[in-house]
Amino acid sequence: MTRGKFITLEGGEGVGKTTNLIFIKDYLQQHGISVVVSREPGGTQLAEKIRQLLLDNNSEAVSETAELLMMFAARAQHIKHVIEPALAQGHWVLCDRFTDATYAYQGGGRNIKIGTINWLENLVQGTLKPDLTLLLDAPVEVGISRARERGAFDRFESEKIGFFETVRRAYLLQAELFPERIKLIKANQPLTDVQLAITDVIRSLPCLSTLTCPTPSSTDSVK
Ligand code: T5A
Repeated sequence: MTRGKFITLEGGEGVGKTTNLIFIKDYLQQHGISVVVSREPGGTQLAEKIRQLLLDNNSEAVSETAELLMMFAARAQHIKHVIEPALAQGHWVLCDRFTDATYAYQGGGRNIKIGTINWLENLVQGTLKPDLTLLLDAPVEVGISRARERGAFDRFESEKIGFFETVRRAYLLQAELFPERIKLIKANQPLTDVQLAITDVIRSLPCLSTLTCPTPSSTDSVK
């Protein structure tokens, strides 16, 4: 059994990750690839409960360390019960956020030492890394105004603009550090153009290079 590919979508609030995840899933399925779609934090029953705790606007402030550990606790469950079994069975896994988000939000946004995140990454993931990461990048105001249209802000979305600027810079640094894996997509353009750019990157994967390109169409977000 050939192991599946692990593709992650990353970026700041409201840049279009969920919308484009559905587009990529449809694209791959049209080409006969079996796809498992998931998200972080979340993806299993327990990890979804942790997600709830992380996103709720709790009356008790969440410490930076607790936040970091909860992200990795959810990730450990997700890897063991969803990601690894799916990849081993030859399915492709498409995930809305993964560890690059921890480097961006907890490393950049919360100023946690990169060495600490790196240590937890090794502990929880071992050798598991995404085969491809699409980083959707747009000015912070664009993403926030798109997210605002969806309704009330969660605990992260309630942060100040400066926090999201730092998150964005940290993401761009990740892309500079890992140019082979992380492909930057300009998300501040019409959805069809974003999806054309995504299709180009997906088709450049060696196992997909011979596929033809379907016409991108706008897809509804699941959120
Ligand atoms: N987190 C997560 C951490 O701090 N550390 C971690 O390690 C991890 C894994 C999770 C939160 O957890 C934090 C980060 C997050 O704050 P989330 O729900 O996964 O939260 O993330 P959000 O960014 O909040 O998700 P959003 O739904 O807000 O953003 P998306 O998925 O990027 O955006 P999407 O697809 O829902 O689109 C938003 C709106 O914009 C429209 C869509 O139709 C939708 O209405 N849109 C466009 N409009 C015009 N032009 C385009 N090109 C468009 N693309 C999308």
